[in-house]
Amino acid sequence: DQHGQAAVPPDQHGPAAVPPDQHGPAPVPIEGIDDRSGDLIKQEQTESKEEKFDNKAYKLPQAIYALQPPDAPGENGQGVSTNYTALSMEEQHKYDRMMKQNAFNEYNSLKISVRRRLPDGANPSCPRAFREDLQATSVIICFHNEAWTVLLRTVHSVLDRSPSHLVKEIILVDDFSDLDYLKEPLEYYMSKLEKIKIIRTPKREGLIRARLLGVDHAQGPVLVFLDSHVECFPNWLEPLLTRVKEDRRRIVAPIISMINSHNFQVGRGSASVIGIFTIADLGFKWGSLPDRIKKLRKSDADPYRTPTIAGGLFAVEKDYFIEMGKYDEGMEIWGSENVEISLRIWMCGGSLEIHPCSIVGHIFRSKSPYNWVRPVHLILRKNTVRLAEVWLDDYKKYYYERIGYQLGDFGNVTERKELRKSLQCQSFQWYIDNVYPEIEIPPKSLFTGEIRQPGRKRCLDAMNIHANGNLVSMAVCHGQLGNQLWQFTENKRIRTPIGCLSYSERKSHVIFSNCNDRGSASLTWSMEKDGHVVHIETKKCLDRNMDSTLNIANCSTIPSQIWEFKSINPS
Ligand code: LR7
Ligand code: MN
Repeated sequence: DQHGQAAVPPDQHGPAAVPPDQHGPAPVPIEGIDDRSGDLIKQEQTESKEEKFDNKAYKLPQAIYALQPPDAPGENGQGVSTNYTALSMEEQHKYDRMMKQNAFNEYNSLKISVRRRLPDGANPSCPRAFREDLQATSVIICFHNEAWTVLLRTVHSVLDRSPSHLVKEIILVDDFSDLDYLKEPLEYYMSKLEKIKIIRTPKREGLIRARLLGVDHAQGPVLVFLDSHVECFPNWLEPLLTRVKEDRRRIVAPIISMINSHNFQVGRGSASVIGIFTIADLGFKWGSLPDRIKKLRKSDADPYRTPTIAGGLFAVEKDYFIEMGKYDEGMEIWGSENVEISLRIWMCGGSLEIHPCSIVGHIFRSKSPYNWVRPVHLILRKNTVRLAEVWLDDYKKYYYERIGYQLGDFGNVTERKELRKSLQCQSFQWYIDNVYPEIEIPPKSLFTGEIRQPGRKRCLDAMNIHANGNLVSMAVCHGQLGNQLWQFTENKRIRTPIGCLSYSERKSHVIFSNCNDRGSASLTWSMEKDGHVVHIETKKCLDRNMDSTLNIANCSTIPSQIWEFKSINPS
């Protein structure tokens, strides 16, 4: 969608506050709590760090480093809260600034140790002992202006909850952040931990090329990618590595549970979702586990295949990742690389799976906080068109119709097409038949273009229509399509990429609705040769109001009911 945010997964197991003994073995008893010594970072180090960097110059937020008792704020994945009205003006200001900068509540994160523990959240039937010959990993974490405590918690969760011999290194790739504390203070902090490398992009690259820079520096035989705001559960790593060890052509993702972006409560995630995507917008979505996949599972501990991966968190053998063409370096900032690697791996002989015994929490947020350098929609479109051009074959037309064939400048995809040839990949039709038969093919478009009123130079316009239920109105035709691009589909909907025209009796206006209201009669229309647009349920005609909003009325030949359908030619 327009915000460039991944869909939030259904989190069926609820918060992690469930007593651990109901979900498998109790966590390892915590030793040495009273003196709060911590076993990784000694308390003295902690203090010198604060002395050195907790100063105005770096505006470095305070962080709690030590291991905490089980009832400390946020422990065991519990949420924390802040009574905003009780804060001083200055603190309220800080709270607001932190919220705005991250689109999650960094202020609450400050109350939680960066080494908080998470319970063993995996299913009781999951193994807790693993084969000896697993390969070591280079964990690659890219970030752009990540919050201090959140980034630290990500790193500590990897170090604290992975067997040391399986972590060759953690590569932090700074994608041209401009926050001072991510410079010298981060280097100082990380120099006290083992195995951390920090590399920095010379300009803003976006997460796709930033990851590839990380790969260039990686020395371990297996790569594990993580976002910079995650927390790994106990035993998260070994199940992933086990599957990669068994077959190097597998990409394996964990269950991704939700860390609440306001209170930092960590959910357990759901082992009944797969990654999918929709043909019309080529965006990643979560879907429910189809019966054909359920049937193949003998135990809740069995991994299962997924048509796509969310993209942020997965393990892959390094040489395999490189052989298969890494990522498309022409993609910018964010988006589509996850669907691209998913199609590529499946179509070119590999497989993708989700391992229910590996859980990683991720902060899901409702908008993207950072600067995208160029307008977001142009970047998302460029990445998506590159994906469509290389991997979708004839199916790309559905997406192109949706965007009115306005492909924009998507650069050169010759190399990626050659890659597809040299890897001797299957067709997209093969992918549908063999990997994702549940895919929904959108209804055909019977008309794509502007809907105008003759002589009035005014077009049906979807501007300002973001939410379900908003009134639709008309605006001066601008010829740029965009918000004035409409499709009339085989199933009789008049739609834009984000919604459908419908009639609301309650509002007695034509409104914009969710197109998924299957079978809802108020969404269906017909476009007549004489210029009428008939609302099928009521047999009334689309009519322009004096104020440019729209209505339906008994059909007549008055000009406000006569429309012109100006179709675009796909080029
Ligand atoms: O320009 C940028 N440079 C970066 O280094 C933009 C982002 N980043 C970093 C950022 O700091 C973060 O660590 O890239 C990572 C992903 O960006 P987010 O967290 O803002 O986006 P997201 O969580 O919505 O991203 C999901 O989709 C992306 C599509 O490009 C990537 O595949 C992300 O890795 C992916 N995240 C996950 O799969 C985690 C689970 C979320 C879901 C679904
Ligand atoms: Mn993320």
